[in-house]
This record gives sequence, C-alpha cells and structure tokens, in this order.
Amino acid sequence: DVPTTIFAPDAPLISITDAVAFEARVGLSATPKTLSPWLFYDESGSRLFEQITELPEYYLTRTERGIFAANADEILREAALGQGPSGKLTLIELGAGTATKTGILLAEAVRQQGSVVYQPVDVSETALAEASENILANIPGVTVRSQVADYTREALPLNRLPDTRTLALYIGSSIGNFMPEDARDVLRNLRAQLLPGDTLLLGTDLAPNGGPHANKTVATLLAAYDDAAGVTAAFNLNVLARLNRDLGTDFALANFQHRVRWNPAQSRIEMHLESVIAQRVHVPANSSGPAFAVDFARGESIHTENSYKFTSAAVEELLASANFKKTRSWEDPQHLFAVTLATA
Ligand code: AVJ
Repeated sequence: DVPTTIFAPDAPLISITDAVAFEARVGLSATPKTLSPWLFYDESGSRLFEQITELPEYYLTRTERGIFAANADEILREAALGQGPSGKLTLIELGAGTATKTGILLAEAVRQQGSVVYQPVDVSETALAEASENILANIPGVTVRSQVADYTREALPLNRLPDTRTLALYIGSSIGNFMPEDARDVLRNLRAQLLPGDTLLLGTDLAPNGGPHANKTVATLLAAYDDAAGVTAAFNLNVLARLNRDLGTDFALANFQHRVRWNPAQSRIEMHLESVIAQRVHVPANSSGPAFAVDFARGESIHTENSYKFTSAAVEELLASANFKKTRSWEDPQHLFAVTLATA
C-alpha cells in the first residue's frame, strides 16, 4: 500500500539520485523552504508509511478498504456498463505500490467476469514484485502485467482487446499530494490515454464537515497526521536522514521537529519540519551543482507535504477539469473518505 514515488512534474527526467539532488537544491534554496513528498519513500520511509496505515488515528486506508469491501460489486458493474457482451474490464492502477487494497476489486472482477488482466504501474520494481506475488498467490484468475513507469510522465501500457474497457484505479488519496493544477494535469495525462467509455476510480480523503454533529473535525485530521506513537513524526524526519545518506548533507535530526497544520483556505493538511534552533546545514557538490549551505532561523520550517481534503463538489470539479464525468461515488457511513467513479 505504499504510494508511488512521485516526481515533481517539472523536474528533468534523470536517475533517482540525481532527482533527489535536484529536488534538494531547488527546495532548500527556495523561500519558504520545501521538499517534495516523493522524497519520503525510500526503503525505511516506505516501511514507516505501511505502519502509518495501521495506526488507530490514520483512518484513511482502512476506511477506503471498507468502502471497497462494501461496494466492490456495484463499483465493477458500473465500470463495466456499456461494454460489449464478450468484453472484460482490464484494471490498471497508477502508483500501485504493493496493491494490498486492490485485491478486493480484483477478486470481485474475477467473480463477475471469470478472469481479469491487472496492470499495476509504479516506479518501484520491488513494490510491484511484492504486489504480483501476493495477487498471484491469493486470487486465482488474475493475470498480472506489471509496468515500472512514472505515470506522471510516461504513457500507460494499455494493450486493448476489442470490446474491452479499461478501469483505471487511482486510489489511496494519492491525488491529494498534488497542488490543484498538478492534480488536474496528472488526470488529464491519464484521460488522454483512455478511450470513451473507459473509467477512472479515484480515492479522495474528505474535507472536515462543519456543525456540532460533524464526523470529521479538524482535530480528527490533525491526529491522523500527528499520531501519539510518533510514527508520522519519524516518517517526516526520515526525509532528512535520506538526504544525509543520499547526498551527504549534515542534518541533525534532533534539531528539527515534526509540525502539522490545517490550512483551511487551501483545504489541506500541511506537514513541516521546524528548525528548533538557528543552524546551518551543508549540501556537498553533486550532479545538480556546486556545494551550498542552508541557513535556518530558529522556528523556520521546511514544508514537506500537502495532503488536500476534498468536498464531493471539489472532486467533481477536479474530474471535470480533466474531462472526466463523475457517474457515482461511494462513502463510508461516517463520510470520512470517498471513492468516485468517472467516465472518460
Ligand atoms: C499517501 C499521500 C495518501 O497524504 O495521507 C500519511 C501520505 N503523509 N501520513 C496522505 C501521508 C503523512 C498520505 N498519502
């Protein structure tokens, strides 16, 4: 269930280490300082994210899984509507990671149509290997065709049979990491590779609801990103450990603190790493340029992640901006999370 490593859409196409060097140079020289969330997902960051998905405060993963479990039958029937009688849905998943939640949908597709082709796309070869091993061992009837690719840049490997529709899965609230214009561009890129009648299933975390009977308050959100066990803090700080290892920077992790803010104007959770003292950090020369120093004032922070929270109107609008038409959506009984089906 680890999300794909997402490259900043405007970074040049280069190796992972070069991309880390480029991101660090651009982000740490900027005002305010930033680092892209894809930098979280090295090996230990990916392991920490798996732990986050099991935390009591982090409701997202288990809630989306519950929506799939309750509605897989309807979701797949709706996606298959209008398909030729001999056609079968093919499922493709953007940023599949280890695809733990996808199994529910795949099993249902096998139940409805006898067999299914599943094409997970991810930049992590090891995640894809784990995904296909799990699926092949547990769900008979699935043919897995993994593709190592960065879906924000590369065309998807769609090999179609006549009468067959594609259901693209973009789940796990991965879209929430993108600024609105970038989110629209990712969906437009996907849309350009689909045919009329193909569908997209999009998973989005919902904005807090107002009023005295709200199921989701700002406090719910803050707790989900600042858990009592400190796993999310470790996940956030791990980005500095990664830069130390990959680039030879000298971040002292004890001099930074995990901070979470709700930004109501942008409807997003923000994660920051706040410098607890005035300090200077050194970045050695690398493929992206010469050595440089980064000065932090006490209390200054690095903005490491945005996690956008959507109203159902905002989801529909985002889909429309990429030329998708919402057909149906499903939510959990507490309206924490939404899964939306849209047609190309
Ligand atoms: C993987 C982007 C959906 O935004 O909730 C979890 C990442 N960050 N805890 C999210 C994350 C902090 C997660 N996404």
